[in-house]
Amino acid sequence: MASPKQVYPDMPYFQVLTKNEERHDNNDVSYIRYMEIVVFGSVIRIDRGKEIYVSLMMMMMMMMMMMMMMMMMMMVNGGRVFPDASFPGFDIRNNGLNVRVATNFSLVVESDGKWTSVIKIPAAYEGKMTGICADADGNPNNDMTTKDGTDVSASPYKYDLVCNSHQVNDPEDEL
Ligand SMILES: [Ca+2]
Repeated sequence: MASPKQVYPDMPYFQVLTKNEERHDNNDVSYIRYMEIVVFGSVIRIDRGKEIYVSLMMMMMMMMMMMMMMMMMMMVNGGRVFPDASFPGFDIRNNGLNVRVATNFSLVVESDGKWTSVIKIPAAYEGKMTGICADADGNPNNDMTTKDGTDVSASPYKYDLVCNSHQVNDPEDEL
């Protein structure tokens, strides 16, 4: 969906990814199965129903183990709502409607776990972005561009071309 075009100095690198699926034999619409935010060496997955999974760097693993166990216990007890949690560099909040992941450099990703996701990019990243959310340079006229920079705005298949160019292979699909 969105990531900086390259690694810029003094700007944390991140990726916002979505895993799509078809539902109800409807091939025309792809639904989001889950979103993943890759930042600070962690992968934050917002699954359907707003269930959250956080993978962390090995170093932090130990530290988080206790917290994770507590969270798992809460899920086992029937609480699907993930409690608010703070991690090094980012916070996860659930206001009941949306899960909101906010980093300390003002990247915000919100999801209702069903239909709607919002990605807010820090101002410093304007024009430095790539992905199907485009370059965030304030100019919508140059957004119909594939990953390699080809302008496909005149093509009747422009949406497919842009989306397919940003497709990421998921190692989980090969299992
Ligand atoms: Ca643009």
